[in-house]
Amino acid sequence: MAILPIVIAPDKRLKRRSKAVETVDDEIRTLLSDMLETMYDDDGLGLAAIQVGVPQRVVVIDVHEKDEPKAPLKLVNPEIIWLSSERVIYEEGCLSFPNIFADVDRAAEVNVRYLDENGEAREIMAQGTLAICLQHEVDHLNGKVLVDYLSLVKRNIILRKLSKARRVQASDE
Ligand code: GNR
Ligand code: NI
Repeated sequence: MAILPIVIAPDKRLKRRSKAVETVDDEIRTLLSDMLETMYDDDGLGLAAIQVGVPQRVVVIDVHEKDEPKAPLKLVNPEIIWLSSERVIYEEGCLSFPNIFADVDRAAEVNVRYLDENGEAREIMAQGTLAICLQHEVDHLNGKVLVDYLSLVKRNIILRKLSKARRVQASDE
């Protein structure tokens, strides 16, 4: 197991469309475990492989409550096969956008088809935070990030702020 470095915006890799996994092998299983460890280490609810620089359609999620046991989900090639017409607005964060929060309007419920870590096809019906996270992670696989839901003006303010934070950090080192 290993904690992997997270790609922080602005970074072109976050705009890439990730490639479908052809076979769920040991390499993918190791990636899934390392991604889970990285996500827990950073207190995230989800993580897409491109956030650790790997452009493959691999996602981990865990939306368990603090006082409840861990509930890790490992998803390969996830596909949203149904979206409810009911919508919800939720204030989202992203590990690739530290200290940035944005209201995003999404479907309240989704049905997602994916392969598990053994390559078996599965489906999950989700609502609440899980439904939101699934949509957020599938967006990452398609090169879409939360600031893409904001106006150009707001998006540029955030991206400039993150570039500046990176420059300040680089000059501190
Ligand atoms: O940790 C995360 N929290 C979160 C909060 C609201 C909606 C989505 C998320 S996912 C995010 C982790 C992340 O960046 N996943 O890609
Ligand atoms: Ni994210």
